Amino acid sequence: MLMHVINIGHDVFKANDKIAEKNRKKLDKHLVFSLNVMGAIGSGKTTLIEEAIRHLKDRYNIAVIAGDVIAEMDASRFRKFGIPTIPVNTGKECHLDAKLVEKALNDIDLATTDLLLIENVGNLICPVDFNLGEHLRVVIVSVTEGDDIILKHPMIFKTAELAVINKVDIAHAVDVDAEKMKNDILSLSPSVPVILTSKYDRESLESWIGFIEKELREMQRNKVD
Ligand SMILES: Nc1nc2c(ncn2[C@@H]2O[C@H](COP(=O)(O)OP(=O)(O)OP(=O)(O)O)[C@@H](O)[C@H]2O)c(=O)[nH]1
Ligand SMILES: [Mg+2]
Repeated sequence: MLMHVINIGHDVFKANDKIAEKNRKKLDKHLVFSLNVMGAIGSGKTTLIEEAIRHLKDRYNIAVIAGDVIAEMDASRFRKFGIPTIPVNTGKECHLDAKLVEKALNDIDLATTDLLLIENVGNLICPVDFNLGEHLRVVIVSVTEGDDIILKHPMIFKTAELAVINKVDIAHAVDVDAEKMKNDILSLSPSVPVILTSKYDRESLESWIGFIEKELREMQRNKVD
């Protein structure tokens, strides 16, 4: 019985990976650099994506896929920038999957897009096993989750290619040591870049936005060469 359950899970992931591969090929073909922004509920995913859009939209054509269990609040926060925004409601599911992204990609003009920002559903568990075809897996946590959060949810930090610790402006108020959180991430994944951010601290936002821009340029250069 247990074997049966495990096999079903394996098949689901395999099927998802196949579609993710197709998504990736499609994105590569059009030189669209894509981010899968995962992270805890309320950690600041939408806020940091908004900041990235605000500062990159004059130089790059940006589109967003806004994943949420229900409602379109985040999508309307992105739409105010006048960029293509595709809301995806997952219903009972606690993560986006490659099929949902494949469908959303049909509504985006990839030929005129440089950067695709995908906000996953807020949590640190379900999105881990579902590749979307993205180029960069980002995980965002904030100090308000408490400084045990990293070691309680190791898998997402082991698979992320960028980790962000947000809301460091209120670390003191919630009695959390952001440096401990950073060290915990590095203990799980020693070479992953870790950025500490606050929406009130311009320099920290520039690190976040600069990282995205550097990766985007590198991807486009590699694909053109
Ligand atoms: N103090 C502080 N508050 C922040 C910061 N970043 C985001 N917030 C606030 O945290 C709340 C949640 O931010 P969102 O960006 O909506 O978080 P989210 O991860 O997209 O949330 P969900 O999509 O619901 O999971 C909002 O009230 C933000 O203004 C920060 O750096 N410092
Ligand atoms: Mg959000």
